[in-house]
Amino acid sequence: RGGETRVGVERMFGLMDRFLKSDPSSLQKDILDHVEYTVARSRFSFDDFEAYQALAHSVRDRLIERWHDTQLHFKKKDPKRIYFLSMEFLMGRSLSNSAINLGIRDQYADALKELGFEFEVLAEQEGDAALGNGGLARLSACQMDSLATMDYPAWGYGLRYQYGLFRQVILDGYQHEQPDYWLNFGNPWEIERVHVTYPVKFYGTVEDENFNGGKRKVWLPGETVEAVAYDNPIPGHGTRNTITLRLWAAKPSDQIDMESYNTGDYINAVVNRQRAETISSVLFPDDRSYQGKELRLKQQYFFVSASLQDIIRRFKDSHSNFDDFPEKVALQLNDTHPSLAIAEVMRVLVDEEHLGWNRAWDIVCKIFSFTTHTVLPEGLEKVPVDLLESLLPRHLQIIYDINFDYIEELKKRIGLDYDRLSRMSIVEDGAIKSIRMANLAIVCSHTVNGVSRVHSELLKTRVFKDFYELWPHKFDYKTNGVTQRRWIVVSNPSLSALISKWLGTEAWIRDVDLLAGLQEQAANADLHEEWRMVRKVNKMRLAEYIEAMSGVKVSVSAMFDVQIKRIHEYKRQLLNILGIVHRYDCIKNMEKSDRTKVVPRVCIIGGKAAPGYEIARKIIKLCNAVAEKINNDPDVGDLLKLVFIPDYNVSVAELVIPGADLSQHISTAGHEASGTGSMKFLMNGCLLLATEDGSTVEIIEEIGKDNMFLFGAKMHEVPALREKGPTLKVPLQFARVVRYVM
Ligand code: NBX
Repeated sequence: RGGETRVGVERMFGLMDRFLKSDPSSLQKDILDHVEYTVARSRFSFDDFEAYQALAHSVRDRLIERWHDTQLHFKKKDPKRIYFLSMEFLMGRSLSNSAINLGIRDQYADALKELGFEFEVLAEQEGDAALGNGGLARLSACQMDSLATMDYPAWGYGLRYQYGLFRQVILDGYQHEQPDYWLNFGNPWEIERVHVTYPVKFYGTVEDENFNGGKRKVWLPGETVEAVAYDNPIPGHGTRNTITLRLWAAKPSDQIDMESYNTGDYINAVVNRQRAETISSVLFPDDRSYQGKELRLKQQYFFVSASLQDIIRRFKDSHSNFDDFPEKVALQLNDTHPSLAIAEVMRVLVDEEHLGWNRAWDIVCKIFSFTTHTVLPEGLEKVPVDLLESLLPRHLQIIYDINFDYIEELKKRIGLDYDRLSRMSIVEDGAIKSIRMANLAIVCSHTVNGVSRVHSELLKTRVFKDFYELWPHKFDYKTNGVTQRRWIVVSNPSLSALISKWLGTEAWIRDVDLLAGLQEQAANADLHEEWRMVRKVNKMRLAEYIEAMSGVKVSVSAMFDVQIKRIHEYKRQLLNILGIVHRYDCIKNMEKSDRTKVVPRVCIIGGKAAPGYEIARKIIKLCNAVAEKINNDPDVGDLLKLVFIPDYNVSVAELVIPGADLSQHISTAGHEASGTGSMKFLMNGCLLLATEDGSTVEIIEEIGKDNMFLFGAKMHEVPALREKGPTLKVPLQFARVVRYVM
C-alpha cells in the first residue's frame, strides 16, 4: 500500500497499548460485552461454558493486538524467519497459558470473582487441541512457546484437522476409539483468514513445452483444492512477541469444473467438490510406521504446498529476486513428514520462477534443516513410487533428477561401491519401488538433528552411518526440552508460587537455569514442608479425578507411581504391569506383621494405543484386568492399587504430573530417541525410575545418579541379551495373567 498508510501504521503502533485496558472493570465490561455480542447470551444469564467463551474472546482480543504489532514489527525489520513445518501440534488448552503469558491471569481471576465465576472452573470448560500423537507433537507445541518467548521471528505451519487424535474409551477393559470432533463448540483461539488461500494441485500429467529455444516441463494437474489459513497466535512470556501457528484447512476450489455442472448432474458435482475437505479431516493416529496411504501423502503435500506458497509470497513482498532467499528463510522439517517440501521448492523455483536447476539446487541446500525423532530404521518413511507418480508426477521426476545428480557425485566420492550406493540412494529398488524420505531429507538439508546425545550417536553409528561418513559436518543434535511455562506455571500454580518465593524472583519463568538457585535451600526444612503441602494438595486433586474416572478410591498418603505415555512394546508398560503383579503376589504371601513395612502404592498407567497395534491394545486390557483383580482384593486394601487413566492427553498430563511421587521411563535402552515426559515430572519434584536411554543419560549428568532410580541393561548390552533370548522361567502366576488376555 501507499506511503500514507505506512505513516498511519507508525502512529497506530505507538497507540496500541492504550486500546485494551487490563484493570478489573475494563476486563469485566469486556467479558460481559462478549457474553452479549459474541456468545449472544443475555449478560444477566449465562452458564460456565458461555462465560468461558466470553473470557476466551476477551483474552483473544489482547492476543490479536500483540500479534498485529509483532507482524508489523517483523514486516518492517525483514529478519531471517524460521519456518517450522510439522504435521502435528499437541497444543492442549490455551486459556490459562495465554492469560499467563500475557501477564494478566490474576487480573482476570479478580475480575471474574466479582462476577461470581472462578478462573480455574472456567478453564476446565476448554477442550484440548489434540492435533498430534505423542512426544513429537508436544515438542512442536513446546517449541512454539519457546520461540515466542525468546523473541524469534518464527512461524509454525501445519494442518487444521477436523478430527484430532481419537478419544479413548475403556469398555470391559478394552480400548475403543471415538472421534474427537474438537471444533463442535467453536474454537476462539483461531482466526479464519478467508483471504489467505492458495490452490493446491494434484494428479494430472507432465508435458514438454517449448521454451526459449529449448524444452521445459509443464505439470498439468488434474485436481485443485483450496487451502484456507487458520491462524493461532502464540504469545511469548514477558515479551510482546506473539508468533503465528498457521494451520491449513482444505476447501473445494473456486475454479468451477464447468463440465460437471453442464452435464446437468448438479447435485453430484457439488457432492464431489465437497470431498476436497476430507484432506484435512482426520489425523492419522499411528505413531510408528508409514502405511503408504494416499490420503496421508495428500495431507503432506497439501500442507507443504500451501505453506511454501505463503512463505514465497511473503518473501517476494519485499524482494525482487531469489538471491537473498537463503538469508531470509530457514525451513525446519519436523521429521520426514514434510520432506516433500524439498521437491516442491525445486519445482516452484525451476518451473514457475524459471531459475536454472543448479541455482535452485544451491538455494535448496542452504535453507532446509531436518530433525529426526526415530531410532529404528523401520520407522523411516518410504513412499511407493507408484503412489507418488499418480498423485504428484512432476515431484517424482524432480526427486529422480535430484537422485541422479547426487548418485553421480557420490560415485566420485566413494567409488563404485554398489552396496553402499544402493543403501544411500533416495530411490529404493525392491518389491515395491519407493522413495526414502529420510535420505531425501539428509541429502538436501544442511543440518540433520537428533533429539538427544545418545540418539545422535545412534544416527551416526547405525541409522545414518553411511551419510555421517560422507558429511560429518551435517550431523548435530539439540537435546529436547519442555517449556516450564506450561509444565510448572500453568499446571502447578502452587509450586510456581513456592519457587518464586524461595528464589525471590519470577525470572526463572523465562530462564529455566535459574531454578538451580533452589539448591542453596536444599536442606531448608521450611521449604521441604511447604513443598510437601503443595504435593499433598495436588495428590488430592488427582485422587478425586481418579475416583471420578474409575470409581477407585485411593489414599493420598500412598506413593503415587506413574507411567503415562503412548503404549508401545519398547516403552515396556508390560514390564511395569508384571512388576505390579509381582508386588501383589509378594504382599499376598507376606506374614501379616511384615505388611507394616510395605510402602502403600497407587500405580497409575495411562496412554493410547494406535488403533491397528494389536499388542499395545492387549497391554491396555491386561492392565485393566490386573487392576480389577488387585483393587477388589480387600486383603491388600490400600497397600496396592492400580488404575488405568483413560483418554490420556495434555490436560490429563497437567493434572497427573504435579501429583506424582515416582514416574517410570523404562524403555529398552537404545529405543527411546529422547523422551520428554521425564523432564515434566522432574521439574515438578518427582523422582524418576528410569533406564539409561534417550535424554535420561543427560538428565543423570544434570541431577546425579543418587537422585534417580536407574536400572536395566545398558545400550551396548542389549543386542547380546536379545541374541541369548529369555533366560528366566516365567513364574506360573505371570503366565496365567498374561494368558488371560493375550
Ligand atoms: O518424539 C517421539 C520419540 O519417540 C520420543 O523419544 C521423543 O522424545 C519425541 C520428541 O522428539 N516420536 C514421536 O512422538 N513420533 C510420533 O509421534 C510419530 C507420529 C507420526 C508418525 C511417526 C511418528 N508417522
